[in-house]
Amino acid sequence: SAMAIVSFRKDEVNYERKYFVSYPDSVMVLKFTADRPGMQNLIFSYGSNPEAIGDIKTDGPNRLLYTGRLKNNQMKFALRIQAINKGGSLNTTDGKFIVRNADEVIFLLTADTDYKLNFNPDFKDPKTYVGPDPDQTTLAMLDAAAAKNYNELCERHKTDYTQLFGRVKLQLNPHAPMTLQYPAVTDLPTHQRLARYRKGNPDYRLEEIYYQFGRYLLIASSRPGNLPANLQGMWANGVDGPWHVDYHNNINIQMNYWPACSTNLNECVWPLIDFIRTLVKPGEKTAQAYFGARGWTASISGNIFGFTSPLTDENMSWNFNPMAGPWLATHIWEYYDYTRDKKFLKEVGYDLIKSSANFAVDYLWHKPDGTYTAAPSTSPEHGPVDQGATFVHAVIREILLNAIDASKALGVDSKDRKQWQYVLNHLVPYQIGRYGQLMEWSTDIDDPTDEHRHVNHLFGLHPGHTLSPITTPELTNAAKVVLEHRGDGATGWSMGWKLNQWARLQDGNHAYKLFGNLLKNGTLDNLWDTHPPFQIDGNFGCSAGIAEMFVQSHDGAIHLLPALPDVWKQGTLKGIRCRGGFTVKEMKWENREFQTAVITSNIGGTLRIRTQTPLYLNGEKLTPSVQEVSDNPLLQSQSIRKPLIAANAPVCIPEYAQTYVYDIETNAGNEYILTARNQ
Ligand code: FUC
Repeated sequence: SAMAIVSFRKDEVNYERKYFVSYPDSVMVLKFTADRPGMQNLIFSYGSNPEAIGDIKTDGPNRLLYTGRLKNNQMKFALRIQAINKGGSLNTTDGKFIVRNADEVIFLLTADTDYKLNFNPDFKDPKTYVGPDPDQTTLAMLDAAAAKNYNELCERHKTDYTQLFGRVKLQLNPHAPMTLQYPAVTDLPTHQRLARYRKGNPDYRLEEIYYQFGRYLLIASSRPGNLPANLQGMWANGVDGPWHVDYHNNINIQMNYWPACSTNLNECVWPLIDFIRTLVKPGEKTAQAYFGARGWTASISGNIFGFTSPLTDENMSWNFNPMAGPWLATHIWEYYDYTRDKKFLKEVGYDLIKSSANFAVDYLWHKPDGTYTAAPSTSPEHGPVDQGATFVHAVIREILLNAIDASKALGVDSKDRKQWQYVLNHLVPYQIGRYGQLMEWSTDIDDPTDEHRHVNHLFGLHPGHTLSPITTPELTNAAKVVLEHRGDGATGWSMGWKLNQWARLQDGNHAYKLFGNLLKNGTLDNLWDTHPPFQIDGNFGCSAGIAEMFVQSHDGAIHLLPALPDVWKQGTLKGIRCRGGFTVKEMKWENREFQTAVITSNIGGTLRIRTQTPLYLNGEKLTPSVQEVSDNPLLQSQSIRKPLIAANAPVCIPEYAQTYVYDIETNAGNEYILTARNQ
């Protein structure tokens, strides 16, 4: 219900306090009740903020207004609160509410700043990011909320929230004898359950909750028209905080959005898209000034005022990351790939992707031998400065592939497409080093004992899609060596990343190990991820990774149960979205084996399914398809081994699980029932 409820008993009276924040009504609602009349005796005040110059004053008979400016950037803010009491008295003096002997009190709280998203900032105008006066906007919001009664506000909030949250359901081992073994486990407070889990007691419900909590946090912190989730999501209780509560573009903001599309929260990506749009104009200046390049870029950290330039006062080997821009731009393609919303691609997405690909092309060094390499380049936050860091090439591969696919989808820019393809074909290839590892830099200097938290060079494995057990088995084995070297520990978000990467390696048990490590060693008692300190990206990374254990769709097929760990023997999952415009409406497995899935085709087209089990469609045995992933341009450019798929035979790649691949022609709006047996 996205509602916080506190209840307590004092002097024989049962008190209850309910809190929620409503997106449709832009209001926070607090309701204080008791099971006896006249028990609400409260003083409500709003402590002023030392980092602001502001004023709290009485605003009419039942309202307070706190308004002012932040000291550091002069941003204007306003906070308006209304108290509504039943019975007793309400006194509003000196910036305080004093409630005496009321039966019930409801507080409505609205807040806003004068910040304005600006996709086309005028660099000479100091007010370019200044919008409507929050004194006015909060007044309008509060008047509108106050015109509705509590039940109406509550219903509107619940409807809004549940239509997003309710799209996905996960049940793990629903019949496991948990309740018998631990009669009251689901009644325990979260921190006690976590303590039990840390000692090695299984708690599948807690695992489900952690997965869904990531979705809850995204719904709560990233809704259309607002700013994207920052390093603390939005739960920073001060003007400043760790890393200035900023947008870190080296992985953190990107990780915040990993679960968005797959866990059926496409709308939650819009704030990220808007944020990216604010970076483009300033990012064009940065691209031109620092690199003489077309297009736009960003750097290690960004803000909502278009900051895109590299940091200059620190050591370049960790802070130089002009690929932050292209990495962000891959999220635009990702959003399109899930939704297949052509209008969005045409009107908003394509230009962002195209200009980012052009930046990547211009940034590369066209060497005398005809190859393209990134010089200078770094593996973010992990030195040294190199002539061809693997991460940079991997991001460039991704954005070029995105630009090629996007231009094909719209039927535009065939000339540019040829250039992107040419550069892609001539990019310095991935290299395997002396330990069998995927090399992080252009020379074989990797240290197998280095457990650095950033696994940048595996970008192509995850979040990218140029490495996969199916399309590039040798390179993927080399990626596995890297993960083995890096170990299973590290900061919260790093474990979240490695969880996704192990899932992409189709190693469910290892992915589960990372999940366990994150819950045991990288999670605070309220289930927030900790770096330490609290940093929200790990929550999102982990929810995304869990989805990857059940369904993957990055390498040309929808792979059902690619990385199921031994412990999750039985389960059901509903509502996972896949690239290409499909939804796994529901899926069921038993004894670790796929049983059934219902797939909805949202826009029609070929549904390519991969499983470890031969499949029936609507009761008819399916024939495996002849060749997989024939249209991955990298297959030509990288001389990567093509998957071994013979007609009418299961795919079998020795290093990885045996899989079957089927192509099913679908119609928009139809459902396709796949079963492991002739049912
Ligand atoms: C990146 C990470 C750090 C931290 C910071 C906010 O720079 O390398 O570990 O998470 O972002």
